[in-house]
Amino acid sequence: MQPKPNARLSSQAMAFVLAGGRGSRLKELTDFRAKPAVYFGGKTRIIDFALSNALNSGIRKMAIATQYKAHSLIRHIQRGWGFFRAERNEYLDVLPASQRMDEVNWYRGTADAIAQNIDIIDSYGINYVVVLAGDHIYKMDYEVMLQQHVNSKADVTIGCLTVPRAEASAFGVMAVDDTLRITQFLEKPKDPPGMPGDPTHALASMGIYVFDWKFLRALLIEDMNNPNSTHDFGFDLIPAIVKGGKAMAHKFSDSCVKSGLETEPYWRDVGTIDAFWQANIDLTDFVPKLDIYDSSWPIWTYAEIVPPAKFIHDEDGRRGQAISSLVSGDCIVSGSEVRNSLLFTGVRTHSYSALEYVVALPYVTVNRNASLKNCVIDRGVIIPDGLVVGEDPEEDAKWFRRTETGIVLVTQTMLDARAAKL
Ligand code: ADQ
Ligand code: ADP
Repeated sequence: MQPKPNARLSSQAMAFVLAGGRGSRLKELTDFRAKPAVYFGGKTRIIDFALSNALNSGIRKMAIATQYKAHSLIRHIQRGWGFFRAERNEYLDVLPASQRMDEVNWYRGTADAIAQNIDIIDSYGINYVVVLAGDHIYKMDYEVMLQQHVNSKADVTIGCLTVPRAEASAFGVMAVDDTLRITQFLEKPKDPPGMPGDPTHALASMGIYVFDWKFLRALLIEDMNNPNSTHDFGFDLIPAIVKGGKAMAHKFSDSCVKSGLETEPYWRDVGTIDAFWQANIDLTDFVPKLDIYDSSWPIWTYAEIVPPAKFIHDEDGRRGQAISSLVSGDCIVSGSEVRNSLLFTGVRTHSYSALEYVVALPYVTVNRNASLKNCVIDRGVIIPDGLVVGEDPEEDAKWFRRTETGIVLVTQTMLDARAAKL
């Protein structure tokens, strides 16, 4: 079916969100939840960014492939994203790896996660598939990318951004010609090639792909039957299209800055404790690079309806205050000082405690006299009276997970182990 002139392509597209990977570099933060379900930014979870981008781009059909530790993720989707109505031709399906097509294999790779659900995608009646990862923080208008894909008659269009060459080994790295046609694609190369004219940077894949569904469908069926394939987009399918077909690069800046969404491109993987801490703390900047208050591009989520945040003087007259910080609903800051920190829903801080550069996930309690600095506190953790984090590197590393740059992750399991030994 050819699109009508001027029709928004997003209405003929679906978003297929890959949310099955573990994200093991987030360590204990992903012990009980997949990376896309990890909390970010005070109220939202990481996957809300990809889903909100799709929704704000006009896409009304979405599928989310889950696999690793999916309970928390599935519950979040059910609670927050249940407003799609089949009567309005809207769909949001959660597709757990459930050996649908094959009784032996879970999703064997990113391409297989789509291949095993071909029948469901067929039933959507769409022309285009936008393949997304559920684990990145960014704002992007996929309609702009769809337009480029259709205009250039590409087999695949790949979202890309410029990264320092030193970091490029974690990405698919590409070379392009003047028309942005991809001439070479190397998945996670040990020695990534730099860009012509700028050897210190490389052009990296964002793991975002636009395909015509007919083309991708045929490719997936061929790939499923290929015993030499690992069934992965980056390792198998994309390099094959670059060799035998037409693969085009889409510049992320076109669909975020040029489309008026942002003044400069912002994209974060938040795949490590350091990156996760930093991206959350960045939101406390005077003018953060990521604007989560932009009502023209809302990041939708599930959030409990809770009472407002409260700041109180304790009985000794100590002021409860938060400075340069984000404080969510149901927080009570009592007789304690919170600076440059981000408190998720339901965090309680008690008298004589001090928090600086702290990311406290929901329902953390900080008891009296605690002093916390440069750390991430996992959901529901109860910080005992007088605990000091972020002062003594040896003490931090002895009980908690301390990164090389000195950021500390504190979980309840770590605190329980510490309490048992003291
Ligand atoms: P990675 O992010 O390293 O590289 P991968 O681990 O395959 O690739 O994850 C991609 C997405 O798929 C993630 O959202 C992950 O959760 C999900 N996923 C992984 N295995 C899955 C499975 N079996 N079932 C369902 N979902 C699964 C990719 C590209 C690179 C590109 C980077 C950008 O391969 O070329 O540069 O993304 O981050
Ligand atoms: P939720 O989805 O309830 O907001 P999380 O993402 O924090 O919560 O946790 C995901 C799931 O893992 C929840 O069902 C929770 O009960 C479970 N869980 C969290 N921490 C632990 C733990 N330390 N031990 C066992 N289960 C846990």
